[in-house]
Amino acid sequence: MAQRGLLIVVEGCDRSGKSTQCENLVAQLQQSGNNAELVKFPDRTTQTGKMIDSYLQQKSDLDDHAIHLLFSANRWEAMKALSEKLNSGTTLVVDRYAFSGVAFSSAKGLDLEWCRNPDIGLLTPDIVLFLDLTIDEAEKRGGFGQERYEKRELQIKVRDEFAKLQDDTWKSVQREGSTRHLGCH
Ligand code: 2DT
Ligand code: MG
Repeated sequence: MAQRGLLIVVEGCDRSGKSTQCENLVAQLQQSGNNAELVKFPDRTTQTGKMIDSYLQQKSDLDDHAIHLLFSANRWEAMKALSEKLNSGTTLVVDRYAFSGVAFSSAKGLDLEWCRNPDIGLLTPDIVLFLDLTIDEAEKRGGFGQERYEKRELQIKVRDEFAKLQDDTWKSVQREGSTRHLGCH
């Protein structure tokens, strides 16, 4: 039987370079002879993903709890396929996961423990790489985009919420201009 692949999650605020670093990591892993694939949440291509996309683009409105549960459902529906890939030896590099779910919804004011519940039982990451960047630096990188959460005040709160979620599986990667301590903007 193939050796199980690793579940590597990459988290961070907007503009922290997650997507670029995820692509680099997948390419590096492949070049060194590993099976590796990129996974991104939210997956905007599925039915739940289309509702999420419309919400993020501010084309539709949803209750904060309802959208939180949709983000979670968007992960749950992918678990079987991802589990099979890991079991067949493919390493998965995941651009955002349940930590983003909790950080964004709790930054909006929902109870942190309530936010954690729907994701309990998802595949557990082997490592979480947190790309840390101050919000000032993030803004210098060309500013935030037009989507619902791409606003300075919310991003500051999200970074503080991420700091509450760190545990032993996290490795914080200091990006240019960030301090060593989370929670400083
Ligand atoms: P991208 O810009 O990376 O496509 O993310 N989000 C993401 C949540 O609020 N909850 C979640 O569970 C996830 C995975 C973060 C789109 C936005 O969606 C937010 C930014
Ligand atoms: Mg975005």
